[in-house]
Amino acid sequence: LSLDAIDLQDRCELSNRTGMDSETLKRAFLNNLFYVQGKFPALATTNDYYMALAYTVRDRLLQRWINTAATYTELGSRTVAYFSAEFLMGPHLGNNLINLGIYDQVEQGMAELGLSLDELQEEEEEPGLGNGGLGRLAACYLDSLATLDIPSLGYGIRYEFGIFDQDIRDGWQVERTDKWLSAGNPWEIARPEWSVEIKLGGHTEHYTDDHGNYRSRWVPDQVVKGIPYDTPILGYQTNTANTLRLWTAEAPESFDFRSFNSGDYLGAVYEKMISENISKVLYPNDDSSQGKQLRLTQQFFFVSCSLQDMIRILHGQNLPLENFHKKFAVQLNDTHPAISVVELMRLLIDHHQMDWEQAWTITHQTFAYTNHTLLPEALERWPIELFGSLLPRHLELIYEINQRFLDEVRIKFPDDEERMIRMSLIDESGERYVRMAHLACVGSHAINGVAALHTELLQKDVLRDFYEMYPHKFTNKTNGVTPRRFMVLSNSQLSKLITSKIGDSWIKNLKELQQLEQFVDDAGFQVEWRRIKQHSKTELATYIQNNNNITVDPDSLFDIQAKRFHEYKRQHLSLLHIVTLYNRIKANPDIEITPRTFIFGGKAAPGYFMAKLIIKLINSVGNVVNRDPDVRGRLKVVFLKDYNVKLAQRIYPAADLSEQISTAGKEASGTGNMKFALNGALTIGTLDGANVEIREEVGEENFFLFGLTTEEVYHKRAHGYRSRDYYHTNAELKLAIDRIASGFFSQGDAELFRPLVDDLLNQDQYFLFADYASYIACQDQVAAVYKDQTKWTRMSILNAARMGKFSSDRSIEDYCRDIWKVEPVNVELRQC
Ligand code: F58
Repeated sequence: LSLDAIDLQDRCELSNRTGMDSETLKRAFLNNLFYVQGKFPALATTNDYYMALAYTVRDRLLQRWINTAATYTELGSRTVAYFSAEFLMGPHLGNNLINLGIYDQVEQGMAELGLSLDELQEEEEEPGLGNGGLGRLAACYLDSLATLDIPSLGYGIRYEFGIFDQDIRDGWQVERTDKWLSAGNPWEIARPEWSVEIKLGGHTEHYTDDHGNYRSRWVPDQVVKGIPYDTPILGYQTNTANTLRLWTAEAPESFDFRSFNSGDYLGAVYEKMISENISKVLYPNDDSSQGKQLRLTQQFFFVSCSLQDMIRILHGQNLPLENFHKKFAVQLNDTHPAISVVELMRLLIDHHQMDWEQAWTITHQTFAYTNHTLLPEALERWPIELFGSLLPRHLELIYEINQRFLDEVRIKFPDDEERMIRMSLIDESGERYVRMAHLACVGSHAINGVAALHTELLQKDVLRDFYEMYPHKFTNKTNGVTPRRFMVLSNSQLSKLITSKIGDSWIKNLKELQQLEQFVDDAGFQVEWRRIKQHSKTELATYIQNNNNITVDPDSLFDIQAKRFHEYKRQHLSLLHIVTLYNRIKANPDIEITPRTFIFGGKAAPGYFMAKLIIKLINSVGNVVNRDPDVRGRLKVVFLKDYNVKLAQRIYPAADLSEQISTAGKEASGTGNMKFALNGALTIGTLDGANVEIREEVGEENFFLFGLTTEEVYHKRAHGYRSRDYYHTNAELKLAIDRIASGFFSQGDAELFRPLVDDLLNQDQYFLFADYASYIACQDQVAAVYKDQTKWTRMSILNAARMGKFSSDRSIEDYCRDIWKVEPVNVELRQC
């Protein structure tokens, strides 16, 4: 088809689909309402308006998207493929408006039509295709990759149901399925023409090929189809729009009913249902591995789809398969996609007849592995039986990879049988398992942790043998967050204040925030800074009033912990602080106390009893404290239900104090800590994860540090930690625990919180009691500083000003330079 017949300019203008001025946008919006939603305004719902606006924005994206794809194809650009089982994108509309640079025009245009852009944004169901930090990191990285003009693809799974919606009933978490697709998704385009087939189960057969080589072939007993759905990922103020490609599982046509001549209609429908289960639901576990067959199937499904898709792209650009690792750099977001090491080997050897050595060179030059956890229960391993029944050919290949790998180990460390046993890809200490982290380490040319301390601990502890074997593979890549979503979009007032002082280039170069330091003692600037924080707190207070029916005072210190619920993150340490303050008031109602609002948000894994009990305890303590007349409103405890990206965007701007209080050595990095500080919150935290680096950047005088160090924790554990000793020697701790144990917060029911209390008294795996005194002393200091608002504001400004390092742009630049070896590609707009 020749498009030249139509003048380029005409095509752009006729369609009204590219113009960015307010009038054109309004016209396009009304057009879409009519032609896409099929409504005229009198009958249109808020969702119709949202959809019409989303399509208006999508048209502007499409122009950039198509030109980006055309440019990469023509240039055959080296491309990053980010493999992740999770992408926690958050709502697209606002972010796309920011990145297109038309937020204000659209807001004004909508207002002229009598519509509120805020309300339309609220209408969007966010794609919650992730659990927490790991999935959100993937989303920040896609934003930065596009903003930095790096050719890239995100590959993952299009779960029909994302992370569950959280309800609170009688103080307990209740899960509801997340039907995010029910109103349609205007941001994606299905590409059925690029579907691929995936094999599962069955057995292998051995044969000798025409050249006399001994070969293996996989005879599966199930085939499913993967259908790609593409979402454009636009960078900030650039033409680059990369692709997030998520796979949906379907039954292949060959399972068509007609081919079932036996007339087994129900059987055929059953097969179809089983196939579609693969992409049905996101596993809602944060930091623990479950070992379920469906989970391994999901992992293999998206990895195989993606690798086949990449081979298709390579062939489409007339590049030979031998160049796979030159065309693509694949990042494995934790071990969830680690099976790709074996799948690429299989595709190269079995499908493309490559010899082992060449296939292995290509494979390990292709992959790099990011580790996100030190928790032993989160390290993935698959029982051999389960693995072999689903992926029989892959198990054979793993044995072969392992044999060759152990030969290398033997050469480097002769006569060290123990080391071989520790490093083997197969755990043979009891029931046999495939160790996915070992596979990822062996099959990758680079291995990284996500914060300096985390990488150090990987090298010293969790992956020590691999560090000794391959020291050159290890690097640190400290996490980062995107300032577009977590400042410009979610805190527009603060962003505009900053821009009025130092210009707007900080948005793409976050280090420039440092220039704010010159205004740190400027009284006028301080007043503005405080006014904006106060404004955000007032807005959150309104949200709390509407959703929780609790009145909170925007002048009180907003002390916030928002993250997944896990014992190592120690939400219950903050609870012990709340109960302690409450006890002080009960002992002396006239005690001088800094008014505080404690705000919690976060989901617990549905099967994680202790985490759910902690949520219940927060709500129970809140019910007592919030109503006790002696408290006189000086303490409030709020649990915000259904913490997600949307809610996070309301929370960060409103925080005075950010709680980052995990047991040292447990939180790989944390990224919420960065978003809070960027928005001017001060941190109370341990020397864990990225806290260490945040404190280094902002200065120790601007950070509230408490608690044991990682080494002290190790030492205590090694020498028999007894939490009960702390209970007996610290009167305030004893009183707090006794109050909870007595049933004071549970209407006299002394059984309800017993599992929690008993665990703390007898185990206390996460050292709450050991850190309690230091935490309380530190919180007392926080309260004292908050009374001096000038000092607090100064610290707040310095925190934000010194957060430049924690932009995901910096992280991505580090990956590009040290691991991916990939360069930016400039995209020009040529076609409409
Ligand atoms: C998180 N991991 C780390 N895992 O806990 C956090 O410290 C870090 O900042 C973040 O990654 C980004 O590097 C995490 O979120 C998961 O959610 C997995 C989901 C799948 C099952 C195992 C846990």
